[in-house]
Amino acid sequence: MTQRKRALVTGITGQDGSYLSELLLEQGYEVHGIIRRTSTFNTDRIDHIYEDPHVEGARLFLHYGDLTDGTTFRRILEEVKPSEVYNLGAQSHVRVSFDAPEYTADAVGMGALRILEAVRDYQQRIGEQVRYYQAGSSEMYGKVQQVPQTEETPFYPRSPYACAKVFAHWQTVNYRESYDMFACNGILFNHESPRRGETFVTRKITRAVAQIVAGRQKKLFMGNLDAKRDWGYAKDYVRAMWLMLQQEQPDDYVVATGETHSVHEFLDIAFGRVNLDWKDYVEFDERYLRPAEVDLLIGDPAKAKKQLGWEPSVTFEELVHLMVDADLQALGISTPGNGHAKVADYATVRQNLAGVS
Ligand code: NDP
Ligand code: GDR
Repeated sequence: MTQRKRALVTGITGQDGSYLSELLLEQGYEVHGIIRRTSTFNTDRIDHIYEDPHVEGARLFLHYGDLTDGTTFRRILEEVKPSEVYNLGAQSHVRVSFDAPEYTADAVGMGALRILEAVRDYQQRIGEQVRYYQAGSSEMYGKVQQVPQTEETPFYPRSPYACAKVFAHWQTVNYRESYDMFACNGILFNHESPRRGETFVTRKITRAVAQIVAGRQKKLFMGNLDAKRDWGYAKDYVRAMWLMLQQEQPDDYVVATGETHSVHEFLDIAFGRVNLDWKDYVEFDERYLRPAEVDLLIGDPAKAKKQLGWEPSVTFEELVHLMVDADLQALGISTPGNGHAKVADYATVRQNLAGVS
């Protein structure tokens, strides 16, 4: 009988951690995730796949830990004995990293190093390979050097977050080359979904659209609308992470759609979904600007397509629509997407809103 594969995932409660866990469970894995102790529940995104560990056959297990605490990670590693480790945990908000640079560098940069060290010691001692995935970011490219960005494009990080990710990237390469570890860097461009954190620009917009339609919000305050990003669908991107660890050789891969769009364009499509004009709602607030901005990201996923056989399955417009629709549905509002409502229905909601403004 072949042994069930076992994965250990940091950041399991995040957007990607939840989709990756679903994928791994579908693939028959036993999945162990590291969660932080918080005073309120933080497992919303994985509650639907969580099973009581006392019940026979449960395949998802959670352990308390923190990327800033290497001892605990080592203990969990010993206990779980995974064949794959996915390091997705991070203080992942770029703007916030300017407010909390030390903590961000500790969790994102040193956190990765702690895991690499632990994995190196562990596999040396037990004599079995543990495959490692590092959640790298297109933010590492920062100031535009070359477009589209490939695995060979030099990094020029523009935030404490991005600097820490560059550190983690090179540590991963270094561990691969120094200790013959199976360690991969995914250089993932922005990827979004209805599970995206509410303070990232896409979800902030789609949530606001739903709140405005519901008459609960009148204005949306935002920062730089000219920034351009290569936005894909998170569910597609976690598949690429898994594929990287199934290859014969470890390597680094750009995962992107190959298209770029501005925040303006995202606003156009999101508000257009409900027949509204974003210019009537969006206002500028400098608090959402960053001390240094990343103006243009566009990735070239040729290597991932060729070597991993990976393809994005959702277009930019489909992504915006699915996110708006999910936020509308969460408020109990029918969506153009599910066929119940016509876009014209929103005229009534807008009239209501006009009445209260
Ligand atoms: P999220 O912000 O949604 O999730 C981050 C996860 O990390 C959460 O589970 C969070 O826990 C956990 N976490 C935060 N700090 C710590 C810590 N000190 N110790 C342990 N866990 C911690 O991020 P995404 O799912 O969007 O991204 C996953 C990874 O991919 C991150 O490393 C991110 O930087 C990177 N990335 C993301 C991209 C994207 O577009 N989404 C693109 C490129 C890279 P809690 O729920 O308790 O806060
Ligand atoms: P990013 O994502 O910084 O690319 O990092 P975010 O959605 O925060 O910003 C994208 C762009 O939108 C502009 N912007 C705003 N951003 C936010 N959050 N809020 C606003 O009100 C607003 N107005 C304009 C930003 O200036 C920026 O140019 C994300 C994170 O998931 C990282 O962890 C990941 O590594 C990268 O994507 C790839």
